[in-house]
Amino acid sequence: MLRYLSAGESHGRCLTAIIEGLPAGLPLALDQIDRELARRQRGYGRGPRMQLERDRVQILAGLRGGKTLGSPLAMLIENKDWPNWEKAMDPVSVSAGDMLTNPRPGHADLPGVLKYRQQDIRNILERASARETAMRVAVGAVAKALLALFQVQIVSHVVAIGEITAAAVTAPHGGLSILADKSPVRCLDPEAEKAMMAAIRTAQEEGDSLGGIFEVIVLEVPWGLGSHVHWDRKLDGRLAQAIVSIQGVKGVEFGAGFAGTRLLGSRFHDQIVLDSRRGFGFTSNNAGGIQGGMSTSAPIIIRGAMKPIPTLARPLQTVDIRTKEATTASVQRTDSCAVPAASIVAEAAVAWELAVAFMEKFGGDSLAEIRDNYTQYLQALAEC
Ligand code: EPS
Repeated sequence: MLRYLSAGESHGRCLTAIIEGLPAGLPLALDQIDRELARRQRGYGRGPRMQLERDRVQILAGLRGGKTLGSPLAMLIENKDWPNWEKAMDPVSVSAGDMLTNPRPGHADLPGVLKYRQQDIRNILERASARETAMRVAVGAVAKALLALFQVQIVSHVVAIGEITAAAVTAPHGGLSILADKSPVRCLDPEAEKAMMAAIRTAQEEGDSLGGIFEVIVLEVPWGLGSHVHWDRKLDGRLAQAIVSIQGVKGVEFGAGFAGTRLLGSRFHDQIVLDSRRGFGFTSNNAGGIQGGMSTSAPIIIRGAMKPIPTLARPLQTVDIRTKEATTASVQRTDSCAVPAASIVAEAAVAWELAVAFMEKFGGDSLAEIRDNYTQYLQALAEC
């Protein structure tokens, strides 16, 4: 079983994770992980914090000579901002003067302090912060390295920011992420890109924030990841959880998604064809690559909807949790739009979930054993 745990506060010393269940012999290049971390840090609309951080992964255990040992892989990413927060985040003693008591609407602040019986909102916001997603991206990069050995490729782009929606993608899916990475908002439509940047600029000037929609596409997934036999084994259910667990994400759809509900069944359903070279396939992909909770070998298409960031420079109304008086929300340094970054986090979240499903299907103690299982399965499929 492939699993991981992460720890780390936004302004603490570092983020850290342990991945358990990786096969022995998986080649891992640190610069590959760092490249993913850098992709997450970019994006028009990010705040001053991203100027401070230079996310780099350190491997503390589980890797020798560039290959995994099959033992737990321990990773660390330093918070470069930590020296500025050493006193406020001291594990042993903090002064009462550093307490935050006015929760931001839309953030974890209020439910967190009530649930955990805290008086200081910082005790909640530090872990709720999207800083945590840096480690998710590192973990996702490890998952991507495993999947890439079996040709599985995960790409993403931004579909909408605020009121602006990009034209449908015409570029081949394969090189889509490379193109998107060249855009400051990771959008493939140049007209929409300009309008998105203008909208972010206006929101920023007005102390406001913007949300949007990103799309993740997964190519070359073999038939049969996930399962129809039990609710918690369905691949779409698992991927939906992975996407909605990203800070600020409020919605998820697959393939034709919500728009598909307007079609008749005869138009919606992807008809089955047989190709002498590729075997079974479909005339369309409204299902988004998953049917009955199992991958169909068609591209998996997932969109996530992210709400506007809840930390606003022009703060909203709230109630002080100590005095119970009406006040305004705490003003924190923040991003004004993080949809481009969220698309990278979504790639990582999807990569992780697919790697878990891949290991369930083909898993072994070594990469060689996984390869054997995978090859045998493909051979059996070819004979179907
Ligand atoms: C975040 C607030 C900002 C963001 C942060 C998420 O951080 P800070 O409060 O330090 O200015 O930059 O995102 C990251 C640090 C990151 O690495 O993505 C929040 O409140 O969620």
